[in-house]
Amino acid sequence: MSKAQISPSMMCCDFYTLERTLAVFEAEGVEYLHIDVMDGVFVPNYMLGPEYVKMLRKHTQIPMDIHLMVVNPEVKLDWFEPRPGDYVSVHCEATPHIHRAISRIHAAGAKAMLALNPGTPLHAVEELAPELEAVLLMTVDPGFAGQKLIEPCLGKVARLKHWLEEKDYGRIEIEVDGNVNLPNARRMRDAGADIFVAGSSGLFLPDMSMNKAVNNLRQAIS
Ligand code: S6P
Ligand code: MG
Repeated sequence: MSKAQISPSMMCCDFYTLERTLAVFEAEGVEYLHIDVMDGVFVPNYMLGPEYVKMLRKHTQIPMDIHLMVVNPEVKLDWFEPRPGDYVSVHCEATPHIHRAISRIHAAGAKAMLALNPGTPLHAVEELAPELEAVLLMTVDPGFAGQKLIEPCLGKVARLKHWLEEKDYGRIEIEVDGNVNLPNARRMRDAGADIFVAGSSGLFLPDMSMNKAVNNLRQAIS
C-alpha cells in the first residue's frame, strides 16, 4: 500500500489566514493542494478558478490536485496550466469525451485522475484504467463542504482496491473526497484509500492549530 497522502481542500481555507496556512502545509510536508473547481452546472455551486491557482503557485511549490466539477472538462483543463507532478481529476459524468479529457491531462504533463460520484458504478473505471494514475471516489455528492459521509462509499473504496489489485493495476492510487474526519479517514485507509481530501471535517477545524490538525490526520491514516 502506498504512503497515505493529504490533500487539503483549499475552498475550506480562510483567505485571511492563507499565508500562515500555506507555511504550515509546506513545513508539514502536505502532498497536494486540492482545488475544487465548480461551474454552477455540473454541481449547484461556484468555486475556485484559474487565477486562484496562479496566485497559489506564486507562493508554494506544493503540487496541485485540481478537481474539475465542470461540464466538458476537456475544453477547460488547460486554463489551469497543469504541471508535471499535479493531479487533474475529471468526472466521467461530466463529458461524453472522457478519454479525450484524460489525454489532454497527459498532454499537459500532469497525472490523470478519473472522478466518480457516489452513485456512479465502478465499471466506469474498467475501460480507462490503463490511462489512469488515480481514481477519485466521491464520498459525498459533489458541490458543498460540510456534508455527511454516504456510508456505502466505504465498501466502494474496498471493491475498487480489490479490483485494481486483482487486475494488476496496483499502481493506480485511490483518492477519497467528502467528510474525511478522523474516524472516517481511518476507515477509508483500511478500505484502501491513498490520498485524503481534507476539508471542514478533518483539517480546517475551529479552535485547533493547523499543525495539530495535520498531525492528527497523519496519525489517523498512518
Ligand atoms: C465537494 C468538494 C470537496 C469538499 C470537501 C470538503 O464537492 O469536492 O473537495 O471541498 O469534501 O470537506 P468536508 O470535510 O467539508 O466534507
Ligand atoms: Mg473536491
